Amino acid sequence: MSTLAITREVSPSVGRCELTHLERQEIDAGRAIAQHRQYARRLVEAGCRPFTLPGDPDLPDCVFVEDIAVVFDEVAIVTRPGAVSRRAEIPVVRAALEPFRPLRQIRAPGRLDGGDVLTVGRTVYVGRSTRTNASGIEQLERLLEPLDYRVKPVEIRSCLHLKSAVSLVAEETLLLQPEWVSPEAFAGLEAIEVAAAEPHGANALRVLDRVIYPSGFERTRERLEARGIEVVAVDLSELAKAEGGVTCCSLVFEGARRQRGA
Ligand code: CIR
Repeated sequence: MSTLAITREVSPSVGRCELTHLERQEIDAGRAIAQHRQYARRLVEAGCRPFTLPGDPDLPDCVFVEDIAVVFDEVAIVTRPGAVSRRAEIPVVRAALEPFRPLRQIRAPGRLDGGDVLTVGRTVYVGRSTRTNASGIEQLERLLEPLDYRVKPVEIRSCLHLKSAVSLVAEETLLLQPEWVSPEAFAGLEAIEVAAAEPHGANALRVLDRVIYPSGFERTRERLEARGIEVVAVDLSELAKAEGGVTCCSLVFEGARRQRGA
């Protein structure tokens, strides 16, 4: 079995992306594309098999595939993103996942963004955000509890998604921004806090033996390295203007194709 990384090319219209907490700044689409290619290379260097989906000029946020599905060993749950403009991103991601997992779908009135879902072992933390509502969380719970996962809703504040505030950097270790999410929500896990001067530094992508991490958060990076975590930096500064980070731009999972009819 190999680890698969699904990514989707940056849309030339990325400058018209959804924004919630940031003021709109001009995004250099050419630079965003080059940075995203570098990110995709980091995934391959980490040992992933790349699976690249085409961008769509009509879907400014299509590069942020994480929000469209949550992949578990047993199933892939296709979301119903909170932003209406992003729902047309679903078909391409759904079709890409179909050979690999049985699919389930979050349905109206549920809303769920994959960026709000953080899985640690059999526990699935879900952020209550402006994108994810109670029905989305209930549906997730109904789909996952029979598979022996525990779904735990988590309050967040002042950020877009749960994973803007907290991400997994080692087996049972989180990287966390305490102003946006309470460490108490994650009893039993270790938490490394971001440096106070780097409030946006909590989004890290753990892939196999390393963590892919945005450049520019040097003090937080030192904290990770001091814990023996191998950190590989990538500059995603253009996509950061679209409120995207390193987890948002891929779906990484063990990628054996399903047997026919399974
Ligand atoms: C949005 O607002 O939906 C996009 N501009 C950014 C999505 C980032 N996704 C993520 O954090 N999982």
